[in-house]
Amino acid sequence: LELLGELRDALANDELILHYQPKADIATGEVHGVEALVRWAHPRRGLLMPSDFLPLADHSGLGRSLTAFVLDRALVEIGQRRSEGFDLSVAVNLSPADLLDLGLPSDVARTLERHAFPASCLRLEVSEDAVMADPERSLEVLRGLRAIGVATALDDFGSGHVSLGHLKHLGVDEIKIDRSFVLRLAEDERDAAIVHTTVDLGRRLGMKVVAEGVETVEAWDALAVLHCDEAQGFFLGRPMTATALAGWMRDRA
Ligand code: G
Ligand code: G
Ligand code: MN
Ligand code: NA
Repeated sequence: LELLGELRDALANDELILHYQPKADIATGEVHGVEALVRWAHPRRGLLMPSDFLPLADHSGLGRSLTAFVLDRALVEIGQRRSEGFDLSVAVNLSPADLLDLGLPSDVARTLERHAFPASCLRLEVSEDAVMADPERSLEVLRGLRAIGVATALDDFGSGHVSLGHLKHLGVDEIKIDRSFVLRLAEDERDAAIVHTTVDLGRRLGMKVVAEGVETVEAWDALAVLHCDEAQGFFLGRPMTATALAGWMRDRA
C-alpha cells in the first residue's frame, strides 16, 4: 500500500526508467529492434524490476498511465538513436488495461505524431493472458493498432491460455516464443519440437517468430537450424540504458 502511493509519485517524479534489450535477425545477425523494459529507480529500495511493481500498477488502475509514460519515453530515446543514424524500431509492452480501451489506437497515433516517430518502427507487445481477459475487445484494439500502421506481437507465446483459434483471429504480426522453451532448446528435444512447430506455425500464418531467452551460442545455432526469424536474450545483449545502447550499436558496427 505504501508502495502504491510511491508508484503514483514515481510516475510524476520521473523515477521510472527504461532499459532496452536488442533483438537480432538470426540469418544476418543484424540488430534493427529493441524492446523497452521498465525499471523503477526507487530512492530507497534501489532498482526495482517489473515483477516488483507491475502487478501493483495493473491492480490499481495505473496500467494505462504506465504505458503512456513508457511509450512516450521510448519514442524520445529511440528517436534520438534514430536521428544519430541507427535504423531501430522499438517494442513496448502493453498493460492488460490497454487492451480493454478502444481509445488506445488514437492515443498511440497522437503520441507517434507528437514525436514524429514512424508508426512502422513501433511494435506493441501483448501477453496471452491480457488478451484472454476479453478476447473480443482485445481483437478490436489490435485491429485499430494495425489500422494506424503499428505492428503487434504476442509475448510469452506458449505459456498462457491463448488457443490456436484465438491466435488465428488475433492477426498479430509476430509471435515471441516464451523463454521457458528456449533456455534449454539445445539440450531438450521436447523444447526443440515445440520451437520447431511454433516457427512453422508462425510462418504458415504469416507471422514473424522471435525466440526470447537466448542465452547461449548453442541455443542461437539451434534456432538458426530451425529458421527462427529473430532472437532476443543475454547471448546477444542484456537490457541497457538508451545511452549504453548507442555505444553497444557502435561497437557492433
Ligand atoms: O525486464 P524484465 O525481464 O524483468 O521484465 C519482466 C516482465 O515485465 C516482462 O514480461 C515484460 O513483458 C514486462 N514488462 C517490462 N517492461 C514493461 C512495461 O513497460 N510495461 C508492461 N506492461 N510490462 C513490462
Ligand atoms: O516481455 P518479457 O517478459 O519477455 O521481458 C523480457 C524479460 O526477460 C526481461 O526482464 C529481461 O531481463 C529478461 N531476459 C531477457 N533476456 C533473457 C535471457 O536470455 N535469459 C533470461 N533468463 N531472462 C532474460
Ligand atoms: Mn515483452
Ligand atoms: Na516475454
